[in-house]
Amino acid sequence: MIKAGFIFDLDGVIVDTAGYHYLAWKKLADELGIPFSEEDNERFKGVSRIRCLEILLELGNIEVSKEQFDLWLQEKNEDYLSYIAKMDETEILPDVVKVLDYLKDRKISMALGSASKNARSILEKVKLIPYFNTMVDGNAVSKAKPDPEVFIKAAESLSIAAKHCVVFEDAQAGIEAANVAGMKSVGIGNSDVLSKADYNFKDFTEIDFDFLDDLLSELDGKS
Ligand code: B16
Ligand code: MG
Repeated sequence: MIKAGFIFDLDGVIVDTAGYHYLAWKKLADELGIPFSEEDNERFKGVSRIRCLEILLELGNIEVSKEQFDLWLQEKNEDYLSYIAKMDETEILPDVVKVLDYLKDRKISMALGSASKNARSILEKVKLIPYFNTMVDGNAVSKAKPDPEVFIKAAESLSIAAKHCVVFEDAQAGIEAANVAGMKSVGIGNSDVLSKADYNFKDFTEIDFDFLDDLLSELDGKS
């Protein structure tokens, strides 16, 4: 059996839910009179929901009670849920299924490692649950990326040592987390932003089976 664990981030890697997060944050920002652009939303990628609201309130120079903070968190999430309720398989990013099928055929252990507390319901919507041996999401961790907790828990749950694992990530904080965990990292997206990744691809259409075979031998060969 090949000793390798593949860990995938969700938003920006498997599906592009960043657009829905943006719409929900933008609605709240408008209500609060805080200017919020798609550029500002870049800072929210891979970041926990709580931290996102903290950043938004910093942008608006607004201080609030814990009760109000929690109400806004809830409001944003309810809006976000109304968008993801309509998701289906067509929203899986190009060639992701090609890669997952290739790994599944080789019986490679796969995990989800996402900051989202909605990760399970999104994977259900897009019908990808059967590919994953384990799912570690925002409900299972107390420290957000770049802390490596999410990926360390995923590797533990797969019973595969960190050095045999690789992480696919679209956020800088996620690449840092993978590197700190002692795992290989694959950056999906802008290679200038993700320059600390071991490998970079614009998206999964650039990932071929030769690359996956080489990666599998490299991970398996680690003593
Ligand atoms: P939720 P990932 C992250 O997903 C998103 O990139 C980030 O924008 C979001 O704030 C975070 O999930 C929490 O999401 O509000 O659904 O718990 O990239 O780690 O899969
Ligand atoms: Mg992401």
